Amino acid sequence: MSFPATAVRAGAANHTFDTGFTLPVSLGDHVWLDRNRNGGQDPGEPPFANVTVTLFAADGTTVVDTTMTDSNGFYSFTDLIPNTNYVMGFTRPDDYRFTRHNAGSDGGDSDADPATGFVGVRSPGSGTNSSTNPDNPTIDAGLVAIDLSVAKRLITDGPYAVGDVVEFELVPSNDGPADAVGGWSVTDVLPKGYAAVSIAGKGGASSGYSCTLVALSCMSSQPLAARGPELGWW
Ligand SMILES: [Ca+2]
Ligand SMILES: [Ca+2]
Ligand SMILES: [Ca+2]
Repeated sequence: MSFPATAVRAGAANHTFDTGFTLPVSLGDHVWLDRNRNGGQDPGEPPFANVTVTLFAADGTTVVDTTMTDSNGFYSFTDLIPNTNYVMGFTRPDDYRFTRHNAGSDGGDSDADPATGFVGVRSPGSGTNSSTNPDNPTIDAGLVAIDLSVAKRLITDGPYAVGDVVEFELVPSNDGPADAVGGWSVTDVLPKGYAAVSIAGKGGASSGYSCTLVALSCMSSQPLAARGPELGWW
C-alpha cells in the first residue's frame, strides 16, 4: 500500500494528511454436484472437492490467484481490491459439465457460464477479508454428470415355440449434458429360459461397436453425443 507523500519544508509543520486507503476484501465460495440438474443448491447435494478455481483480472486472462475447492467444496480468495472487476474461472473435471447458471437467487445458484466456466464478478466495496467467511460468498459453480440410458424393445412378435429366435433391439441414449467418451458399453440380461444366439451393433463400422456374445455386451469406441444441454429432468 502506498501513500501520496507531501513534501514538507525543513522546520515547517504540516499536519494535513489525506491518505484514503481501503482494506482488502474476499470472494468465494462453493462448488457442488447438482444431482437433480435444476441449477440450484439443494439439501443433500454433495460438495465437489478438488476443483481448480482461478481468479483473473478484469481482462479474463491475467491470473491473479489460483486455488482448489476443499472437501466441503469450499474455496475463497482474499486480499482483493474492493470495488474492482475480476473474472472467476472454474475448471470442470472431464466427465462433468457445468449446470445451468443463474437459476434462482444468487446465493443458491450456479454462476459459472456452462460453456466456459467463467463468470465476471465485482468485488464488494468493503468487508473483513475473511478466508473462511468470504465477504461475497455467492460465486458458486454446479457440476452435472453424464446421464446414460437404454431402451429395450421386442422386435419379434409372439407366440413363440421352443427353438424360435426372438430378437430384441437396445437403443442407448445420453441425456447429457456431457458427451460420453468412447468406451461406453451396453450389457443385456437374458430373460429366464432364453439362450443368446447373436448380438451385433447396428450402424456398421461408424458405430464403433465391438460385441461379445458371452458377455452379451457391446462396447463402442465412438462418443455417444448428448441430446442437448437442456434435456436433464426437472
Ligand atoms: Ca440442484
Ligand atoms: Ca451465485
Ligand atoms: Ca456460496
